[in-house]
Amino acid sequence: MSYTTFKTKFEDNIAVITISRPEAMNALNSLLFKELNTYLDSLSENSAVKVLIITGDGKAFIAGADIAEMQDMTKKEAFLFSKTGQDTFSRLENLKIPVIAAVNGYALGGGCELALACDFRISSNFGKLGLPEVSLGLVPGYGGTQRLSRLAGLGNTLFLQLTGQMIDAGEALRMGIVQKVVDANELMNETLKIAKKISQQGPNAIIALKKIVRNGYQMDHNKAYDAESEEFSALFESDGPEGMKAFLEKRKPNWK
Ligand code: CO8
Repeated sequence: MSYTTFKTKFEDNIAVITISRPEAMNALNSLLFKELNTYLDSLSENSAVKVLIITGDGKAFIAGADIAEMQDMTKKEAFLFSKTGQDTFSRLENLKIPVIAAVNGYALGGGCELALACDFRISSNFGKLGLPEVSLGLVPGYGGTQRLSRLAGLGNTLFLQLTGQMIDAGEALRMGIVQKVVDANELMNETLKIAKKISQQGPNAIIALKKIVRNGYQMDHNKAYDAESEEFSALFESDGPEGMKAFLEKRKPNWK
């Protein structure tokens, strides 16, 4: 199936979405959310996909929500638009497989919020991140007020969101918002290399790992430790035996 707001690719168990609305710096509009949800439906039925990468076409990753679409919204419509974005980004965050943002350029407002909903972010040296909503008389509305503080702390969150200041990839790395910065020409190669490394690990272990880290973050410590033991022990009936046997036999595991 083809989409009008992004391109898709699937190779070596890795799916790539390239957001592509060049007329609006890849801004997020209602159609894009609709198409993205359709794509996520198809992804959850495809067990061959082990990692999802999201990137943008041209000089923007995503320059935010579509301001032209938002400007005439009523309060009720704006509430629904915010909820649609929140629900879509929560779906991304809760996908069983890891999701990586490959930040190729401007990741602003809702675009930065989408990147924050991914499991981690690799940025090109041209990456520029920011939450400039206050300059439009708005606040982030796709979960960014909450996700950023969990990732980068309250001080960095309030500094970035109160000033609306854009930061470069190096500064985002220092704040812990992106995990790696690479040369622009190498962004997709590097991100694919990382995705491939993940896709070669025990598939059930990867799913369990994401689940326990993400869910455990919201739990009381002792409950999270119990959940960790559950996930750990369950792997002794899936990937664990083959992984450990392969190590001892000095060969690559043959995951089922
Ligand atoms: N929405 C719609 N159109 C956009 C957007 C956007 N977010 N960003 C850029 N465009 C359009 C421009 O209007 C321009 O269109 P045209 O060619 O027709 O004039 C085209 O893209 C190219 O943009 P520029 O000429 O501005 O390109 P520059 O290279 O000079 O600048 C920037 C690039 C810095 C990215 C600049 O375009 C910019 O600042 N964009 C807006 C960034 C922004 O404010 N983002 C936050 C939006 S608000 C938001 O995301 C809220 C999320 C929560 C919503 C909750 C629901 C209610």
